[in-house]
Amino acid sequence: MAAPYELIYYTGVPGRAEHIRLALEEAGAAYTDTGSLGSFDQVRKAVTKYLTERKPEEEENPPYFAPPMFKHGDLIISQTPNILLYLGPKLGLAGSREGDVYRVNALALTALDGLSNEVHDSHHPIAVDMYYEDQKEESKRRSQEWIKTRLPKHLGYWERALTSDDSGPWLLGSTFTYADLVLFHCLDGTLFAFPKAMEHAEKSGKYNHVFKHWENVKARPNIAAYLASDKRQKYDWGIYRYYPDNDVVLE
Ligand SMILES: N[C@@H](CCC(=O)N[C@@H](CS)C(=O)NCC(=O)O)C(=O)O
Repeated sequence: MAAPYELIYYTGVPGRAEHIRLALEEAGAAYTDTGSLGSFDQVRKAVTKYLTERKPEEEENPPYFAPPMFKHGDLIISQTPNILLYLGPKLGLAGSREGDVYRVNALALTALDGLSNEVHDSHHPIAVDMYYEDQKEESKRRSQEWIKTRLPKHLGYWERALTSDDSGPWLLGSTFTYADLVLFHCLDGTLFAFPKAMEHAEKSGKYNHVFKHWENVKARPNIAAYLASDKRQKYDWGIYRYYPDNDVVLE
């Protein structure tokens, strides 16, 4: 019997594990998810054993710094884009031409850099371990700068990426890959965190392919069913947070 896919992550927010869930859901793959184990305490225990034991479970694997982790047989790996790189070809979501896995990985890394890590830093610009409330002023300033300069740069890049190949609606033309899912979730989270700024960007008409791409991914049958299910967790304290003070419209 094939080894099961096991996702190890916290509960209470979609978080970084969402990129992995979306790939598994799109492919219709069976998997277990510590995030749906039940109580917060049960989930915390299931996750932290991988972070605190010297060499948890499998001798060949080095310790893990932070979730998500992914277990497949004897292999347990961490780092979201690394897990996607592993899973992509197995799920048929990494293209088929020579070099496609690296094209897809580059696109996924770019989306995670700009529309996940940078968005996280907008509410934690001074220190990750400090409360948002203790860096509120800096967060406001950083968000304003981000909306003014970085958001148009990222959206402009994705518009260019989506129009660089005439053959289809996806990032690799007519071939749907996990990079499309990563971009979708990054846009979705950014829409949650900065609704006014994103509405303004959409209305500018400069990024029509980007917003259409978000809609197209959302409408894919397996993704639509997953998003409507109780497996899809709500945004809250994670990377994508809504702070009205940070969400500004700048010309
Ligand atoms: N680059 C890693 C980041 C992992 C990460 O920071 N995970 C968060 C949860 S979303 C975490 O556990 N952070 C704990 C910490 O930084 O102390 C990835 O993409 O998987």
